[in-house]
Amino acid sequence: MVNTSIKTTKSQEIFAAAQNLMPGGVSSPVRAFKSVGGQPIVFDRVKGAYIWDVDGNQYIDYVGTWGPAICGHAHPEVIAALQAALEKGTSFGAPCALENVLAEMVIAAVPSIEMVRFVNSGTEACMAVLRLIRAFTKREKVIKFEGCYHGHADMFLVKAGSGVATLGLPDSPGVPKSVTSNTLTAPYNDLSAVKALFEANPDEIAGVILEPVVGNAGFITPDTGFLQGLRELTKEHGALLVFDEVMTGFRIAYGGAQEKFGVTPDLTTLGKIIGGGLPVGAYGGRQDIMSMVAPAGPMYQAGTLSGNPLAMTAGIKTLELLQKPGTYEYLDKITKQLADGLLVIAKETGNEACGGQISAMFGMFFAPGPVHNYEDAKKADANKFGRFHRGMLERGVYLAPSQFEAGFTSFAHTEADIEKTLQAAREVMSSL
Ligand code: KE4
Repeated sequence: MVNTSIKTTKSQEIFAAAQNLMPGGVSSPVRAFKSVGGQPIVFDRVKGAYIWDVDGNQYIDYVGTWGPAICGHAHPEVIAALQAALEKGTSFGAPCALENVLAEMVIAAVPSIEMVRFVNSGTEACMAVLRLIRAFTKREKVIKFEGCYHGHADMFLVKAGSGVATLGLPDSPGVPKSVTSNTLTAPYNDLSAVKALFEANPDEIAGVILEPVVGNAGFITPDTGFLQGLRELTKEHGALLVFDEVMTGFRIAYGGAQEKFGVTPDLTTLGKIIGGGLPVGAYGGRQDIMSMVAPAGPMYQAGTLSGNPLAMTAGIKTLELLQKPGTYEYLDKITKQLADGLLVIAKETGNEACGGQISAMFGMFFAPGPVHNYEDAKKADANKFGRFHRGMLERGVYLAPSQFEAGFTSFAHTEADIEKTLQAAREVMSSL
């Protein structure tokens, strides 16, 4: 099915050609629109809260390149800083002062981080932090939660979220059982299941890793006491607590979900926003743990482009912009207007829906709800979500192309953009 009411000739041509060049015509699976149907639009340029596709159609963007564009796409101050940095080269492969600057900002912002290592993606950060917790505890098992996504490293592709959930991939082929046998899973928000895993695997569990607010099974918030309960259980059993804040870091609050909920893990992974749109990931935490990382310690992890001056520059400028007073209050206000508005419209148009928002992250399921975990999320009407997604796209609103993703706002979004989005939602939901 192709967009009926907007011209997408060039998108179709380019995407058709891409099919013969790259698997599925994309560089990352979720972009292929498999779960929402139809063909993806091909982007030409982005600015602020908007996208223009190669056919000249404009959209209000609620994906924000999956999170990094919290200041709006191509923010003039980020672009200017990058232009200046470019004059000095693109990559050094050697220490540079910019790494110190971004490291100091991250350490100052994130409660759990006393020392940090930069990498090039969230996947790398999560891979490295898993190796680190195993090295530090000398244990091999790890607990993750169904529907949570921590990048595509082998040991995490067990009941993962995001594109794995979107495509209904079981544990991906190519992942050896020997690798996933040490990955234990529990339903999100289920402390008793975690307690049972610890009791069944005494002194074997290196740590627990989770999205403190889930964005990869759709938007799912932690039940009251869940995060604190995990903090206590991990301490009790000599295991480490890892918050994967690749998505929530600097989005839920400047100090991430750990600041918002007042629960401090032992280690944190970051990505997306700290790169300001360039490839960056990071992991960090207690100094006694991080000092195990080579060359300070024996745990090996490396990367050609880690800490490169362009990515550091974009991250530094982005965090500087986020420090402006009132930023998070504004993000919370407009995102609440959007999320609440969508639920009111769903109710008024006879569509069962649930969802909500925290700061600049939101989500909605076509389900009566509440959605506490991945099993609940899978009960949502994904086909209806696909029709909703297509209808919104045809009205100039670009939502994440999967029920198993979250939505993101930026401080470039205006109240007029929110109103226009809600108007489109009313039209579409009236015809679902
Ligand atoms: P990357 O390797 O994609 O930079 O980060 C992996 C990752 C780790 N942890 C969390 C909580 C994440 O959300 C992600 C990546 N998020 C997806 C969107 N749900 C990236 C989009 C994509 O895969 O194309």
